[in-house]
Amino acid sequence: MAGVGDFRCNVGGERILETPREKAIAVGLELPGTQWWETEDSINELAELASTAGAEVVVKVIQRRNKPDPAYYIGKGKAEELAVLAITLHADVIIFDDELSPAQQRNLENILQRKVIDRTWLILDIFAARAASKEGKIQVELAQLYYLLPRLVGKGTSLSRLGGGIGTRGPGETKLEVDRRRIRKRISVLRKELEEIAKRRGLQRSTRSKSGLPLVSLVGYTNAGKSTLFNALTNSEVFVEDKLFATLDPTIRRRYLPSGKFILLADTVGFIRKLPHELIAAFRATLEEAANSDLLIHVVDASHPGKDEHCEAVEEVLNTLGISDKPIITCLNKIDLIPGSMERERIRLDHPGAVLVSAETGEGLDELLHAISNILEDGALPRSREVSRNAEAAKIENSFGKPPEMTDQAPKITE
Ligand SMILES: Nc1nc2c(ncn2[C@@H]2O[C@H](COP(=O)(O)OP(=O)(O)OP(=O)(O)O)[C@@H](O)[C@H]2O)c(=O)[nH]1
Ligand SMILES: [Mg+2]
Repeated sequence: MAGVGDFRCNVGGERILETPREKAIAVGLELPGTQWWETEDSINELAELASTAGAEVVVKVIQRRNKPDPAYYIGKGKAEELAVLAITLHADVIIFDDELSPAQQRNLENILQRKVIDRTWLILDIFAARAASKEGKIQVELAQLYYLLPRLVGKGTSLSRLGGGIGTRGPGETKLEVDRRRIRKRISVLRKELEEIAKRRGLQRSTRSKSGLPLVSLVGYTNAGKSTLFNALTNSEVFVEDKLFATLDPTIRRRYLPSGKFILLADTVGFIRKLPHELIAAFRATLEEAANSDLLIHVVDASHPGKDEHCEAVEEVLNTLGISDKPIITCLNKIDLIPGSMERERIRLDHPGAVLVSAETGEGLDELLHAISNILEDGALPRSREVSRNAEAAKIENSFGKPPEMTDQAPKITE
C-alpha cells in the first residue's frame, strides 16, 4: 500500500516507487502462570500482525513481571531502556502485546517519543485496511471509535497517531480530527446504519431458514485454512492468503452431502487470542452467522506449534458469543504438512473424534462430508426442521436435476 513514507528514486531513467516498511519493536510481558513458550508464541504472532499491517519487527523484547505496571505496562526503567534502544535501532513504532490503558499509552509515548500502538489497535488497523463491504467498513470504524473514545483527553483533542504508516488507518471520519462529542455522534450514526444492515441480514437469514437448508459455519483461528477448505468444498474462489485476517466478510454457498442433500456452508472471519472486545461488539452481526448455524466446523491448523492455544482462544470466543454448546466437528487441517504416520496418530489420539484433512490436497474431505452428514442427518436437528429441510432439499434436487459433481460450479448465495 502506498503510504506517507513512499519515496521515488531514479535508476537509469526508470522511476521506482518503493514503500519503506516501518521499523517496529515488539514488547510483551511474561506474567506468572504463563509458560515462556506462550509468551513467545504471542509475541511472534504480534510480529506477524505487524508484518500484515506493513511494518517489520526488528527486535522483540519480553519483560518478566508479576503484573503489568499501571502507569507504564512494563517497568519505568525498562521503558527508559526501550527509548534508547528505539533510537539506536531507528525504530518508528513500538508495539505492545496487550491492550494498553489510555494512561499507559500516554506515559509510554512521552518516554519513548515514538508512535506507541497496542495489540488491539494493530488488529483494528489490519481490519481497517482489509474491510471491503459497506458493513465491514462500518463495523471496523465503530470498533475503532469505541477504542478511541476513552483515549481522547478532553474536548477538541486531535488524534496524535494520524502521521501515516501502520496504526493510522481508519475508514471515514476517523481520519479527521475528532473530539468526544463528534465521536459519540458518529457512533450513533454508524449504529443506526448497522441496525439497517442487520435488519436486511435478518431478512436474508429468515429466507435462508425458510429454505430449510441447514447452515454449517467454518470457524477457527486466523490462517487455519477456513477459506481454502471453503473453496475446496464449494468449488469457489474466495480470497486466501498466508497472512492474518484474509477474510472479513462472511460468504455463504450451497454444497451437497454424500446423501445428495444440500447444506449452506459459511466462511467466516478468523479469531485470534486477545481478540479485541470492541471488535466482537462491533462484529456481532457478522458473527451471528456462526451463532445461527446448525453445526460448526472448527478448522485448526494442525501443523502449527501453537495449535492448542489457538483451540483455546477459539473456544473462548465461542463462549463469549454464547454458542459453545452448538454441535461442532473439529477439523484438523494442513495434514499434508505432517507426513509421519506416528505423528498423525499422536494428533488423532490428542483430538478424539476430530477429522484430519488437507484443504490443499483434498485428503480427508470425504470423511469430513460424512461426519457432517452423520451429525445433521442422524437426529441432531429437531424433527420439524428435519422434515422441512428434506422437503426443500428434494425441491432443490428436482430443480437442479442430479446433485452437481464436486467440480461443478456451485450455486452462489453470496451475502
Ligand atoms: N500446506 C497447506 N496449506 C494450507 C492448507 N489449507 C490452507 N493452507 C494455506 O494456509 C494459508 C491460510 O489459508 P486461508 O484459507 O486464507 O486461511 P483462513 O483460515 O481463511 O484465514 P483468515 O481468513 O485469515 O482467518 C494460505 O497460505 C493457504 O494456502 C492445507 O491443507 N495445507
Ligand atoms: Mg479466510
